[in-house]
Amino acid sequence: MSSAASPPTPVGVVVMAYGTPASADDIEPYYTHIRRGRPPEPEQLADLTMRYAALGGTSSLARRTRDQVEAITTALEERCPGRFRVVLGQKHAAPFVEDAAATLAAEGIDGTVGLVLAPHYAGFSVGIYQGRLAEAVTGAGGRHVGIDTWADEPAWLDFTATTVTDALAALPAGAKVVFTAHSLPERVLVGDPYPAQLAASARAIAERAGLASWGAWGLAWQSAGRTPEPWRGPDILEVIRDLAETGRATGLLVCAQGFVTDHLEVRYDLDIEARSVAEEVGLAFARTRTVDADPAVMGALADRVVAAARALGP
Ligand code: FEC
Repeated sequence: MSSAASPPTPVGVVVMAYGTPASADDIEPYYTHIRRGRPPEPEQLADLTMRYAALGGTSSLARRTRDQVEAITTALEERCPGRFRVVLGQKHAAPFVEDAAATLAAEGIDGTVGLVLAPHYAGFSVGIYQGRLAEAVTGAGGRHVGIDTWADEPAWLDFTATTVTDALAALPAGAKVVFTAHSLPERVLVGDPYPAQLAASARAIAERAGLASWGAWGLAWQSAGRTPEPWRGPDILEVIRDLAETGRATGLLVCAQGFVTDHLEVRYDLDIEARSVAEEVGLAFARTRTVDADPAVMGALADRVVAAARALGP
């Protein structure tokens, strides 16, 4: 008589990303979701629609996120065949974080690791993703462990340093590297580790790229919301004008270290808006390529998932 043991239940992995409208018709509900249920004013909607139109109608974020999820799934399967069940959960577009948790619960999966496709922790960003996932998973009787940050990940720091070195080679001598990340309202940054994590990873990337410690690189913020309250600065557009006015650089290389792929905030705010300000003030401009589904970085994230899953037990 043979009694085949049933395979162990896999560990769930929810890979979380921002989400993007699938079509022009989805822009309004997407924007309303970002605004926590308050529909945008007509001018705000027109402005966002114009920015997506400038990219050809939609952002490539959805496709690029899918590629990243696939690469992480493949890397996990190579490391631990059959152990993980990976699903995508998004902040502002379907499939939402809660949909991902429901999928795993319906499959009888009890332990879930949450990984956000953003390196640095801010309570208002990664904290919200992980909080929503934890609530959905524990609400269905499961257990959740979240990876809060991976901004000290050597594979990512190395990848980004290489992109800096490669892109600098095409700029004139005397160009400055400016590391950017999404701005947040000052109100939510009180006591938050986000600015310090960004400063630390910028320094680590600059060191790896062999940039002189003073004068060769700096920090700026981008994509601040269109709200009356103060957002963290200086904004990249101000920094570009200041570099030109003070003659402190011949050009600039923007390294958008807070983002892992080319999306609206990179392709519009940097490639269109920041580039046009640099051209207007006579500075050379380039930006580094983003990590996308780079196998070494996605593999390192898979290693972090494997390590985090240990907290869920055997
Ligand atoms: O390509 C795309 O279609 C989507 C690109 C996209 C990414 C992204 C990442 C971050 N955001 C963060 C914070 C805020 C805060 C607000 C806010 C608003 C918007 C709007 C759009 C948008 N964000 Fe976003 N963000 C992207 C797109 N974001 C569109 C609404 C119109 C506008 O302001 O441009 C203000 C609303 C609020 O109070 O919530 C704050 C942060 C990130 C980086 C971390 C992450 O990727 O999750 C932080 C991509």
